[in-house]
Amino acid sequence: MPSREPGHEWWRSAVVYQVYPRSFQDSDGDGVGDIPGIISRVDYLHDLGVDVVWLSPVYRSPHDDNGYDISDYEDIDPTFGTLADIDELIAQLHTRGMRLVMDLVVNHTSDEHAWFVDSRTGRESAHADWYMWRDPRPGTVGGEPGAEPNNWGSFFSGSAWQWEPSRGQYYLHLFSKKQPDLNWENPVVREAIAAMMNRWLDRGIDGFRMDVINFISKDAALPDGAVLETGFGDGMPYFANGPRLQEYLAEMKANVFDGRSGDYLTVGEMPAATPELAASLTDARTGQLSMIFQFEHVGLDHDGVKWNVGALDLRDLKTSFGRWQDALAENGWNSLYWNNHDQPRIVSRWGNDREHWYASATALATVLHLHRGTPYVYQGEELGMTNVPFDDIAALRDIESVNHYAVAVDLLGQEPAAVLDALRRMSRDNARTPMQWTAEPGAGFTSASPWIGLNANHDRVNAAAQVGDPNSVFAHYRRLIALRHSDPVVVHGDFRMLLPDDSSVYAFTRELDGTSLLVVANLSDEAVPCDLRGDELVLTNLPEDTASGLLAPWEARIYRTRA
Ligand code: TEU
Repeated sequence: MPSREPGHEWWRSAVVYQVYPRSFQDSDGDGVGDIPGIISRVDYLHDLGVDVVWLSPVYRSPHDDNGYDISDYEDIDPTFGTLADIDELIAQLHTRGMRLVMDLVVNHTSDEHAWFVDSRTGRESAHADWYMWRDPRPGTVGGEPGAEPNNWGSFFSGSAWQWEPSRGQYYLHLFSKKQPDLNWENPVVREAIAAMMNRWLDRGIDGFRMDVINFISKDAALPDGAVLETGFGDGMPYFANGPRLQEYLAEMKANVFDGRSGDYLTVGEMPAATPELAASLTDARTGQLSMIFQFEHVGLDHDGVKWNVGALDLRDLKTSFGRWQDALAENGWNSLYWNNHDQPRIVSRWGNDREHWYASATALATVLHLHRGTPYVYQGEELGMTNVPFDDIAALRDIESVNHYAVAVDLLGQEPAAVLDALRRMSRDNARTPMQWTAEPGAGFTSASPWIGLNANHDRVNAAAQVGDPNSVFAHYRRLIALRHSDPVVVHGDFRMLLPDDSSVYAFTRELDGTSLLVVANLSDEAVPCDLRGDELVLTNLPEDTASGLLAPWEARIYRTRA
């Protein structure tokens, strides 16, 4: 029986691998990935050494937002397979000692979910109060510009409100208009969600990744927000980390997790979460979740909005990570990630995917994986997959990217080339092109035409070329994962940041019971002097040149010293 002692639960020494099902492995030749495809790659994941698969949504969906718009929580979309396929995936993972965490998207449903279909019919319907319905602003005519209940913008461009003539009201959608926000103030909604979660756990899954779960409690007054350069108001202060968030999560824990004998991984995705909130939510004794995804570090190269991309100052990254490590040091727990299906590829973003592709991919991995917390690997990251040189808006599929382009170019008159350039750097589609298994025409992903174009560099960057090669990005991820499993200091050691003012070298120590690990990584394109050393070199990404006293560009070393 794995340990459930607070502070020693199984997920603290685990590494999670995120599968984005559309783009992982197609098994039936329709150009879209599916669950049987994932099953055929379980041995690859086992060989990499990861403990958990987090599966992005595979539920029934009209796919306005690639499955984050769910029309039936209790069934699998035919594009991806069947409930029997999910059972088989669970069995195949469990046989190998691995686990499955499913995505839970309950801030909103699809507008095609039966609950919403009923809710929109009228104010007397059985689900009338299940969504965020509001009257037009006083003194205005519903449906006309300016009549929206408040000025909030949606994450996917335009107003966050949609007029519904059959009710004579607006509904709130923080994301697409096909993603209406659920009304968590209604206890019947919360009960229905808990019941659904219980059925999934009964099915044998091992936890949930909770989509924008810190948006579920909104300020009841829904006040106007400060107007942004989009012309819409910023609702974040009123819907993120809202007044009843912890109450709802505590209720969920009591109604879903507490009565069970198993120990589950729960990770809440929380844009705009603070370290203080995270410390409370993840407290080993009193918290409601295993860990959260915070967004501070992935905002460091944005100037306010994500499309105003700047360079990363490494010192800012150290300040940010250092603060989160410290805030959660006593009783809390971090998640550690560079990538997911919403972020551009890290080797292109903060590494150098040209001259130092291998070294920068492995150096960034080393730094991340040696922090205290649970690391997440997003599909293809372990191969050093890169951003995509999209040369035309027609190549993009993501609703956020496509809508942003239309508004920026058609409405605001921005230069198309400049808008496309920002998309090339920040678009979510950078992460969503198919997994690069082989150098073949379909990259081993599909025998058909893929739903989104392959990155042309699959002829060079692919699993077939790397698995079995000890000098590959894959092999380096494998070694980092193995080190976490074999050395308790990686899991539990105290964290101490070194050289906070150095803009090239990222260095820190981890200490536990007289053992100390020292991590030194040159996250720059120039060789730099560095005299930090330990007794034993445990892991490195480049052949060590001890004589010169230099760290080569993107060289990363881990030393162990025993007291
Ligand atoms: O994302 C939430 C979120 O706030 C952002 O990461 C968002 O994707 C976007 O990048 C804002 O600029 C989650 C999912 O991860 C994302 O894929 C979904 O589109 C979104 O929720 C809605 O379910």
